[in-house]
Amino acid sequence: MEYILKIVLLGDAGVGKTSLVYRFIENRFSTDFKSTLGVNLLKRTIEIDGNQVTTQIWDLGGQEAYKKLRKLYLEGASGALVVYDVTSESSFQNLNEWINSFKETRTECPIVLIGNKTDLSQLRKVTQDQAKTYAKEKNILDFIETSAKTGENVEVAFKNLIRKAMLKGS
Ligand code: G3D
Ligand code: MG
Repeated sequence: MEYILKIVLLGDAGVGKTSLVYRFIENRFSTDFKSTLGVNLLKRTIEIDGNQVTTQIWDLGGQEAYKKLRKLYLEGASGALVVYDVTSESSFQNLNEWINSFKETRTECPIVLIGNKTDLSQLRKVTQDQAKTYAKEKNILDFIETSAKTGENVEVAFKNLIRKAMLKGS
C-alpha cells in the first residue's frame, strides 16, 4: 500500500524541531541553518513494513508564536511530534498548550512526545520520570528522548509516529 502522511512538529522555539527534521531528512546536524519565516515543508519517502510511505513534514519556521498560522498548519495532519528541550523547564511547561491545540483540531491522531538535547546531560532540567508521568497524564503512549546533535533516537521517534499514523489512516 502507498501512504501519504502529513506530520507536524510542535513545541517552543529553540527546542530543536528544525534540527530533528534535518537529521531525519538528511541524516545530518547543521548548526548554521537559519530559521526562516513561516512554514518549512520537507518530504521523505521511506519503506515501513513493506509499505511505501511518503511523509510530508511541516516545521514551523520561527513562527511558533503566530497563532493564526496554527489552524492551517494543523489541518489534515496525521500525527504530531511534540518537542521540548530537556535543558529548558519552560519548554516543558508549555507542552500543554501545544498538545491541547493539536488534540482540539486533530482528535484521535497520534502524538509522540520528544525530550530533545540529551547530549547536554550536564544542563538537564527535566528528568525522564517527570516526562513519563506527564505523558501518562496526557494519555500519550509514546515518549522518547533524542539528540538531534548526535542523532540518537531520531529515526526511531519519527518511525514510531509514522507507524501509528499509518494504522490510524488505514
Ligand atoms: P527550533 O526549530 O525548535 O526553533 P532549532 O530549534 O532546530 O533551530 O534549534 C535551536 C538551537 O538548538 C540551535 O542552536 C540548534 O543547533 C540547537 N540544537 C537542536 N537540537 C539539539 C540537540 O539535540 N543538542 C544540542 N546540543 N543542541 C541542539 P543555535 O546555537 O543555532 O541556536
Ligand atoms: Mg525551527
